[in-house]
Amino acid sequence: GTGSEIGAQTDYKIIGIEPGAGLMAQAKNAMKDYKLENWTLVEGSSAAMVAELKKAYAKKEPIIITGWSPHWMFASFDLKYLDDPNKVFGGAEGINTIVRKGLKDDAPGAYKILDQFSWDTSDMEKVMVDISGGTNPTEAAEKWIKANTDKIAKWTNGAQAGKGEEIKLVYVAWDTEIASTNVIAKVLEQNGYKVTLSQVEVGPMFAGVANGSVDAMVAAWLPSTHKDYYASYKKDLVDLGPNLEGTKNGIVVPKYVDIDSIEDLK
Ligand code: PBE
Repeated sequence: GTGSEIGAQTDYKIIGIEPGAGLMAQAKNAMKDYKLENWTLVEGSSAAMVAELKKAYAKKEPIIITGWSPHWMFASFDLKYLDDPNKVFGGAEGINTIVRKGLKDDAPGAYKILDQFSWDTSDMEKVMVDISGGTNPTEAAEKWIKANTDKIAKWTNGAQAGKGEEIKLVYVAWDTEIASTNVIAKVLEQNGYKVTLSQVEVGPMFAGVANGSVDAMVAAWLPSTHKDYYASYKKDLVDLGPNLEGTKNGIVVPKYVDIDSIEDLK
């Protein structure tokens, strides 16, 4: 059938990302659910996955990847999500801002800005496209901020200015989170805080905010992608709700690959 054809062409490999990513757990569940016993989910990184995609795409070779939106790759390549009739990749999903307990008292202005931080996928995509085109993340963030003073005014509305207090943000090197974390870091800086960014894996990101060694993250994909991390650390976190809605995860292929559903991989 189609599954064995595409399997032979791709060596039965689905190109994954960082092993701790929620998307990887979902992909493993999908492989069980759709009975893809012959297939391997390749662990690596988001950057390595995109590199593989670029290589295959240039030669119009079939490739199967784990993908998510928003992501600039959908603007750079003609891609499609495979249908997921069993809804293994979840339904409506968004990205939440989560801070440590006590931040509200220690840095009320920063807390308020983080709480009011909210934007659209099209905003985030603008920053991501600039970064993928070679602009450094700080500059891409500054450029977006300058062009969106109305949104910044809403985020900072009523927030008292900082007096140089340090705010530690933590994030994972996903393109979405590089964009959002750099934007919110700049906004906090412009409001009187000294911001430090640290890049970690997803488990330590949740653990760090929960144990208070860092102040905040704007990178919790919920309710599905990070549900296990969220459940383990929930009682030690302050969840400020979504900063962005309408994300999506799944199995992605270039449009020239002639399958439409995860079921076609069987
Ligand atoms: N992602 C992008 C992450 C969240 C952000 C979908 C690759 C994950 O799977 O954990």
